[in-house]
Amino acid sequence: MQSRATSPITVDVSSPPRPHGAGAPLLSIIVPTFQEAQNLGLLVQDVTAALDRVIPTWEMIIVDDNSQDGSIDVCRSLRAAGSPVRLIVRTHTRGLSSAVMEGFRHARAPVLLVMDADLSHPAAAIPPLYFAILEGAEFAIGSRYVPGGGADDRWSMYRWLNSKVASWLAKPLVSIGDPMAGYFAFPRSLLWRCEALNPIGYKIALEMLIKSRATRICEIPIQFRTRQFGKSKLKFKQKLLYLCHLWTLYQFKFFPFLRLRRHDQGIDQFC
Ligand SMILES: Nc1nc2c(ncn2[C@@H]2O[C@H](COP(=O)(O)OP(=O)(O)OP(=O)(O)O)[C@@H](O)[C@H]2O)c(=O)[nH]1
Ligand SMILES: [Mg+2]
Repeated sequence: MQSRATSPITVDVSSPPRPHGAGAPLLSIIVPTFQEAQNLGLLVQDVTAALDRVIPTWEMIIVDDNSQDGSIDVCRSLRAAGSPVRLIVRTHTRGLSSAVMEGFRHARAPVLLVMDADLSHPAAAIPPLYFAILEGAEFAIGSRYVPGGGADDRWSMYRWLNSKVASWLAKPLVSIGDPMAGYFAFPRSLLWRCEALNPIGYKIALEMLIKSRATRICEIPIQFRTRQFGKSKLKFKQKLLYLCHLWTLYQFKFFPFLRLRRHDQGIDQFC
């Protein structure tokens, strides 16, 4: 999935990304996409309605892995209609987590938020996630497994069980209700505290939580919705990658000496 890194193509950006500071929006929303053209218009509509008069300036950075499904045209129309959307198209690499990290590089705001494109993550939770960060949280998560949260009825028993087992496997790493969450916000400064991010597969939030050693974590309840349009990209391969990812995170947290030895070997190699 994560393959060689090459420069992405930036499409539909009328002005080059400026460093955060003067003229930067308050919030950067990063959305990784692969074949989500059907969802993008609805997503931007939902987000615009949720942020109206609450967060005056924001940008949405869509990082697409060359979907070739009309996403570029949809983004062009959205921009033409005045939506603060920027599209990055990557043509030589694929992967949800690396797409999110590409989005981080382009984000200009002091607060960053990551959400899926498939409307699973209710836009109404953006303000509470954002304000949790302003009030001092280091990491705010849209959570299904805290009081008030949940998933809609269309979640099959199999899907629910998968999510529960995956969460349970991560419990020794982080004491939060929903370690599988893909809907989260954090202050830009957290990125500087993360030790070498190298997420394998889907769980970038889990990677960041552990590698930043964040302790002030806030969980905002969300009602997770099943996608209506387009296909899920969560395949068996992602589940295997998740197990590999977990192993690297357990090493990081509980067996740092293994990491050190590996690092030493790495240095030896180059000497
Ligand atoms: N850029 C990029 N985005 C991806 C990739 N795989 C998935 N995504 C996006 O990541 C988000 C989550 O992917 P989903 O397929 O919805 O996975 P999921 O939410 O775990 O599974 P479902 O609930 O079954 O949809 C969506 O916005 C996808 O379009 C990828 O390889 N590259
Ligand atoms: Mg989804």
